[in-house]
Amino acid sequence: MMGLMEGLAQRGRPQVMAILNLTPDSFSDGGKLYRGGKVDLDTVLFRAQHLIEAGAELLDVGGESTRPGAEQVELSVELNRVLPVLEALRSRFDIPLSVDTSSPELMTAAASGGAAMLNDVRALGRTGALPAAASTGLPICLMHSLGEPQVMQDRPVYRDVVADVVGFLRQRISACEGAGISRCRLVLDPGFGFGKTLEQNLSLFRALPTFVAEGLPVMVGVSRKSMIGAILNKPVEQRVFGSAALAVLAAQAGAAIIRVHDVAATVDSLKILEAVRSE
Ligand code: 9MG
Repeated sequence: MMGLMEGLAQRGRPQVMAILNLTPDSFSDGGKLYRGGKVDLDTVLFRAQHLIEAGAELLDVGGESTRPGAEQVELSVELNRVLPVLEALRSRFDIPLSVDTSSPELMTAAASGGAAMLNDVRALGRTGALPAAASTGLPICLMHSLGEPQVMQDRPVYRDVVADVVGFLRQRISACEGAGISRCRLVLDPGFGFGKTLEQNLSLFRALPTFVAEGLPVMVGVSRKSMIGAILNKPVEQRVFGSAALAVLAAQAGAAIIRVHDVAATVDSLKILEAVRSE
């Protein structure tokens, strides 16, 4: 079977990664998979089935909210949220599972539990994350963030946002290579909304071809984010069309993975783009 990274390299259109937030407090869907104050496995499986039927090609499972202002979660809480769900999803569905975590302990446990990819919004910056991720052999998404979620939106300042984010990602690629993680396992992500103003997010979005030119697959996560709210002046539940529009633009710019909440809207939008592009 073709591996995840070969699949990304060979396709002309991006993969749709569906978000499965196991947190009580994520910005748009926090607590939706909870019953009686705990993650509810039946609810998670029902939601996963729905996302897969809608056309998701990857599921991203996360147990720590990284919305602006979110507090760091205790490791035991994160492990207890994610690992049982990973096991349940693995035994029920064939879809590749990505685990959204910065915790070295969860990275290794997720790999043993059948994860196909790691997604780290701290780009393996936590102590122990580089060797842990290296030991898993899994593909890894390195995302840029300006500091921790509690403070990242306080007053983000860059010398040149595109050059700074590209420079950061290049440094993280070198750190990965130094830790024995080869480039062919890496995916890059500019980190929309992670310590960026609307103007900075837009500059990064316009520069997506620059990120793609780094020669690694690029992930884009803009779904329902505040940049869409700011442009449209709409609350989070009314950002589906804005999210789909940005997904199409990201695909046109060469993104390899689009991380979304609204799978059906994204898949339809991308199919339209594909039909228009193919002759
Ligand atoms: C976990 N998470 C939330 N937003 C994200 C984004 O834009 N990219 C990636 N890779 N992960 C994200």
